[in-house]
Amino acid sequence: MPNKAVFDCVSIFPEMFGAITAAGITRKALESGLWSLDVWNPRDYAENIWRMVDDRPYGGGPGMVMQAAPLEKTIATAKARQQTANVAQSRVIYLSPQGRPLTHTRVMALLELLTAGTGLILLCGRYEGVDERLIERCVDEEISLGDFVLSGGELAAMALMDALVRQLPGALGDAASAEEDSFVAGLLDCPHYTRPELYAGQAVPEVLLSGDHAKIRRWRLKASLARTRKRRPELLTQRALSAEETQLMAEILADEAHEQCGEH
Ligand code: 9WO
Repeated sequence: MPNKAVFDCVSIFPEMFGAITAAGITRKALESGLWSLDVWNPRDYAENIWRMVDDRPYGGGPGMVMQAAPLEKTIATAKARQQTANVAQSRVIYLSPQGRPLTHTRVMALLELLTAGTGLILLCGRYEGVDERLIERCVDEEISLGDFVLSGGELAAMALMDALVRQLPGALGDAASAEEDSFVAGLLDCPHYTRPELYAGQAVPEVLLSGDHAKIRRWRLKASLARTRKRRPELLTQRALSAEETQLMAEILADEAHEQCGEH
């Protein structure tokens, strides 16, 4: 049996993490002992009686900056805790819009580290950000979920943990699901349908009712290719097409040309 995945988060809003510990697949996996999470509040490591961990930015401007000292103490405590939890080494990740964009490939590489016994410490910033010297001294990797700004790193940290935990062996009811997911093949997922057969005048594509599993698999692959071409064409230039996919893509282009004739 592989190691338990060990996560520790550094956040001034520990109560937010109930979002992944109290519901769904991640809660089940936590209860099964597949992963653990401890959240450490930097306010508990502040030296002042007001438990302040932020101060005004040098150079002026709006907002506040998280101070290095309480964060470094908090990270050190989280690291020490991880060493007592069967963890060989810890990796500190800071979630910020300045980080390297997260991809499925990076999720799988981090999963490999986790299952090999590396503990992750996720640093969640608030305010305008954290003192750069703390990042230089303590952070191993900076990760972004995309080009947008949140109120803090907590939701990004939870998104990263969710993406990792659902990949842990035994986390999903259906073992095949994680592997068949969107992106696993480098393509967007195909459309999905469930009952009823007719909804608001719209029917389910007939092939899905046919029971012909080879035909259904081909239809889904074609739908994935068409959708990827339309919405994320850059994913296709980064990826080689199999012989079957090349043929389906030719069909897609022919269908499209046909539609442009106005024939349907
Ligand atoms: C706040 C702010 C206030 C006044 C003027 C400028 C300001 N910039 C910011 C800001 O960017 N705050 C960040 C909040 C600091 C780092 C933690 N926060 C965060 C992480 N927001 N968004 C993310 C994030 C993380 C991963 N992927 C996407 C977004």
